[in-house]
Amino acid sequence: MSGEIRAVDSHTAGEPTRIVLDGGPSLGDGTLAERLAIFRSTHDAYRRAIITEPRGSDVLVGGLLCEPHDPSCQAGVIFFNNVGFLGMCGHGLIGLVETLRAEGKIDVGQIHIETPVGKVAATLHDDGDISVSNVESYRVAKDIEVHADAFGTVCGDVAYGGNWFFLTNTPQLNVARSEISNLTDMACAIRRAVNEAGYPDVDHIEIFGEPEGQADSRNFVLCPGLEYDRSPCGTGTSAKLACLAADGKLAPHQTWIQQGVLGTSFACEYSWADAEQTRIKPTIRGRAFITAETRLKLTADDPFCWGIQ
Ligand code: PYC
Repeated sequence: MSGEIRAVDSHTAGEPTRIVLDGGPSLGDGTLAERLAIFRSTHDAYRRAIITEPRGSDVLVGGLLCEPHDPSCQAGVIFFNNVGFLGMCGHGLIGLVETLRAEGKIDVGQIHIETPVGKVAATLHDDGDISVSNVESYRVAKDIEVHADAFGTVCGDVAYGGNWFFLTNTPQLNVARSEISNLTDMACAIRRAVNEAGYPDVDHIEIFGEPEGQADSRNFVLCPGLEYDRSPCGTGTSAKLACLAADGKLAPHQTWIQQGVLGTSFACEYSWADAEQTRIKPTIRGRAFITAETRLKLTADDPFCWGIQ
């Protein structure tokens, strides 16, 4: 089979997104969760063709733009990466909204977008910023101790922000660019230990340290495919806000500036999602920049048509 996929590439605070506009797999017209199941079970080759080498790279996050099933949404999206699929993606959602703006499909104001894990609201602001009101986020475990091989005992929380995170501090390491290789090794060891400790769904590890300049915190986020998030991670920051809210360390509507390991930041806040104050609705504000408009060629006799595995 030969074909062509039209996509727009962007980056949000350094983290790249490739939004597929045309030529992606046909997934029917079910809910986004149902379409994700079909994508995963019968069209995974498209994910590899779009994301992995030779057309992509391990750090890239893809988003398939879909017609929404929910009539109150203007668009739907399924996010994926070098190893699988994501429930939600904060930086990717900001990249999607910037792509829709660049394609002339939306103007300043609010839209609603359906994802496999729920409906999110996104606002394109006058100044070019985009804020995402994410899915409900919450903490499920506090102060879990795990043994992370040579890195010793690590203590942290398990929380959901559209993906599953283990969140911890590292007194041993600086959260800084110069430490990315060590932070990656440590986060891999932590992830193995957290999964073995009974949290098999945790596939993102978030390590916190001291910020530089005007921010409240700096993070390093290990993604499922062993790449680190170049941005402060929208879903990871949502999980962080859920922990801060649960600990009474951040009040509703108080701004939290989350810096990523590269030094870029998101401005965030939350409101309570339920009367019992167990869940929050986080809002993440950032900016994306278009980097390329691309036509990916699928050529039948290309030995790497469906990616290098
Ligand atoms: O921004 O939510 C995010 C994200 C998840 C994985 C990479 N970025």
